[in-house]
Amino acid sequence: MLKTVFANHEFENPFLNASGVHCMTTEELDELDHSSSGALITKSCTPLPRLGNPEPRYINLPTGSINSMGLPNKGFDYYLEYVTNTPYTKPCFFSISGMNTDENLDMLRRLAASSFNGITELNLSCPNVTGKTQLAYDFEQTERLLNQVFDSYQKPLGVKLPPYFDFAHFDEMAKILNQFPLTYVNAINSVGNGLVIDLDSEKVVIKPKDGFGGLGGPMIKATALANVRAFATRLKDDIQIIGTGGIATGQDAFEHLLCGATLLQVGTQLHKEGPAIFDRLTRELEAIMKQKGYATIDEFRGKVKSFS
Ligand code: RRO
Repeated sequence: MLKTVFANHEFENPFLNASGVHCMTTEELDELDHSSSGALITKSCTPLPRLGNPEPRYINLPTGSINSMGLPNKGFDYYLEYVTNTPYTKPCFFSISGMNTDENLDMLRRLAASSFNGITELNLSCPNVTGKTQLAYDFEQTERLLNQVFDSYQKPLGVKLPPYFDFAHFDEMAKILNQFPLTYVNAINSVGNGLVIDLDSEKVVIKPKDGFGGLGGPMIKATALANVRAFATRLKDDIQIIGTGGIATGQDAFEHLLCGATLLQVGTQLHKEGPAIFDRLTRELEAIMKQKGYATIDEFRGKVKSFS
C-alpha cells in the first residue's frame, strides 16, 4: 500500500530518518536498516572527522527540538566505507556538507569514482557552524556551486534546503533549481537560529552560539508544509520532493504527501522514539488511507485543495 518509486529505486514505504538523527555511527545505521523505514541516510559529513560544538547541543522540547550540533561526523571515508561495503537491504542516501565549495566538489569526485550506487544529498542548509551562513540563503553562491557540481557529477543527487518565508524567495530558488538535473529537493532543514529559554534558570538551553539553534518537530510543521507545497508547484516534474519537518504521526505524513512530497524524513520524533517509530508511522498512514479509501499514495499525492 505504501510502496513508492523514487529516483528509479523501489521503496517499501516513504519513510526514512532525517540526516543527523540516528545515523552518525554504523551501529545506528544498521539499526535503521533493520527497522521498518523505507530507506536510510547517513549523517552529513565533511572530508575529515569533526567533533562538533560543545554540549549541551540538542534539547527535546514539548513542541519539538532545538539543536546546534555543529556538524559532528566521522568523516567522509567512514560513511563511504559503510555505504559501499555493507549489504544493507534498502535504498541508501549519502549526505555531504562540505565547509566550502572545494570540500563539496572533492567529496563528490570521490563518490563519483566509488562503487556507491545510492543517492547523494548535498546539504545546503546547515544552520549551526559558527561564522558560516547557510549556503542556500545566498542565491548567487548556490547557483555557482550547482553549476560546478553538475559540470562533473553524474550520479543521482538532491539538495537539502532551509525554509524560505517569502514568495519572492520560493520563486527565485525554484528558478535556480529548475536549471539543473536534480533528482530531488528536500524541504526543509531545521528552522535556523531560534532561541529557547528555561524559565527557572533564566538561561538558554543549549551551549553553542549563546543558545541560538535550529528548530525541529511539530512547531515547524506548517513551515515545512508550505515549503513542500511551494516547491511542488514551482519545480519541473522530474525533480521529486522529500518532505521533512514536523512529522510525528501518520496524519503529518499524509499532509506532507498531499502537499506533494514523495519521500518523508523524520528527525525530532525519531530522536524521541528511536527506530521503532517507523512501525507506528507506517501503521498510522495506512489506517488513514484505508479510512479514506485510497489504495496507493499516488491517488492523493500533491492534491491538496485550496478554496477555489
Ligand atoms: O550538525 C548540525 O548542527 C546540523 C546540520 Br549539519 C543540519 O543540516 N541541520 C541541523 O539542524 N543541524
